[in-house]
This record gives sequence, C-alpha cells and structure tokens, in this order.
Amino acid sequence: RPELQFAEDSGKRTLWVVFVIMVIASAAFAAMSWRVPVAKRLYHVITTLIVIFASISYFAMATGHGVSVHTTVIRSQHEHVPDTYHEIQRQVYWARYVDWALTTPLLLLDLSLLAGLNGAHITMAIVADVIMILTGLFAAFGTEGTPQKWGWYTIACVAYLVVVWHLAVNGRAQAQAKSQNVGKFFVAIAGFTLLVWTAYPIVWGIADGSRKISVDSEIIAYAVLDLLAKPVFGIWLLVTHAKIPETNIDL
Ligand code: RET
Repeated sequence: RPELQFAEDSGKRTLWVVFVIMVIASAAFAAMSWRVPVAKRLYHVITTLIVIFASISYFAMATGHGVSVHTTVIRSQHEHVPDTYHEIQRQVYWARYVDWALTTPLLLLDLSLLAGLNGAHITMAIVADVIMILTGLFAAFGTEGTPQKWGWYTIACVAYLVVVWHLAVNGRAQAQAKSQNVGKFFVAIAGFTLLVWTAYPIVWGIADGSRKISVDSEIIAYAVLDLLAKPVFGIWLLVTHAKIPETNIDL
C-alpha cells in the first residue's frame, strides 16, 4: 500500500493567508512607487512585480492548481531477506518553481542595482539563478535510487554557489565603492537575503527531497521563508533606498 502525503487543512489555510498578505503587499508597494521620484522608482516597480507574481502563485496553490502527485519508491535491501519496497505518493507544488523562476531573478536585479553591478555580472548571476530553479524543478520530479534526483539537486546547489559568489564578492565590492552608506546597507540586506535563501535548499532536502516532513509542514516552512524573502525584504529595501541619494538610477 502506498503512503500518501497530501496537504490538509492547516496547509491549505496557510496558502490562503499568504495569498492575502502578498496581495496587500502588492497594493502597498504600488502605492509607495508613486511617492518617490522617477530616479528611485525602478526598485519599487521590480519589488511590486515580485509580490504580484507571488500573489498569483499562491492563488494557484490555494485553489489546488500548480500541484502534481509524484511517486517515489524506496527499496530496502537486507541480507537473507527479500527486498522490500516502500512507495510514497506526495504532492509536489510545481507552481513554486514557476514563481521562483520569475521572482528570484527580480530579487537579484534589485540587489544588483543597489550595488551598482555591471551588466556582465548581473547577467551571470541571473542566469545561474534561473539554472538553479529549473534544475531544482527537475530534482523535485527526479527518480529516487538513480543519480537523477540528487544529481539535479547537486547541480542546483552549484548554481546557487555562483549566485552567492556574485552577491558576496562582486556585489559587496561594488556597493562599498559607491559610498559607505550604500556599502553598509548592502551588506545588511544581502546578508539577510543569503540567510533566508540558504534555508530553501534545506527545506527542500527534508520535504520534496527525502519526503521526511509532511506537505503541511513544507507549506508552512516555505510560507515563512517567502514572507521574509519578499514582503519583509521589500519593505526594508524600499524604505531604506528612498533615503540614500547614491542609489538613484538614471536609466
Ligand atoms: C532549490 C532546490 C535545489 C537546490 C537549491 C534550491 C534553492 C532555492 C532557492 C530559492 C529561493 C526562493 C526565494 C523565493 C522568494 O520568495 C530549488 C530549493 C539551491 C534559493 C527567495
């Protein structure tokens, strides 16, 4: 008999709550964008789009879209005993990966503009990030017991290290070259970003990866991380950059 891992009441309720918070954040960030001069507005536009995409993805998940059931077979081998097979059927919310494929590049663009990274570095960081999310999606639907699942996961982690390197090394150097104020703010908000982002592959490893925690626990863990990575990050960025003249953009 397969073991079924499906969302229940607390998971479904959490998806609706996050949807409502993302909609409120979208309206608030859009309203804030009208109150800043044009040279400051790009950060507001990007950050508003991030929470709009998240609202759409949470609406999909809360109404039961963007989710498929994926089967994993775990084989145990013991000496002198016939092999035993344990089958797990689990819901995989692929809508998250669609959301992340659009929003994590935009989050990186926010940080890149703040630091004043050049086009070559922005492009490399964003491409590495998209590779990370798409290979993470392949990992989520990979087959256990072959190199597929954890092979994709490893490739995604390498891509993540490329992203981290761009922020921690190039981003920090560029931000500090702009001014002391920008340097300090960048170190704080990019440091916060790295901490929050690093929790995603950990949650993935115990949820979609090894299927140890329930789908409800997974929904709640990602909900907390998504709120930190999008609305909390967004408020902090928009309120702070508006007060720093050196972060103006003349495009
Ligand atoms: C996956 C699994 C494969 C390995 C790695 C991952 C990293 C995901 C990250 C996601 C960040 C999401 C954010 C969402 C915003 O709300 C795909 C989980 C490294 C870093 C910031």
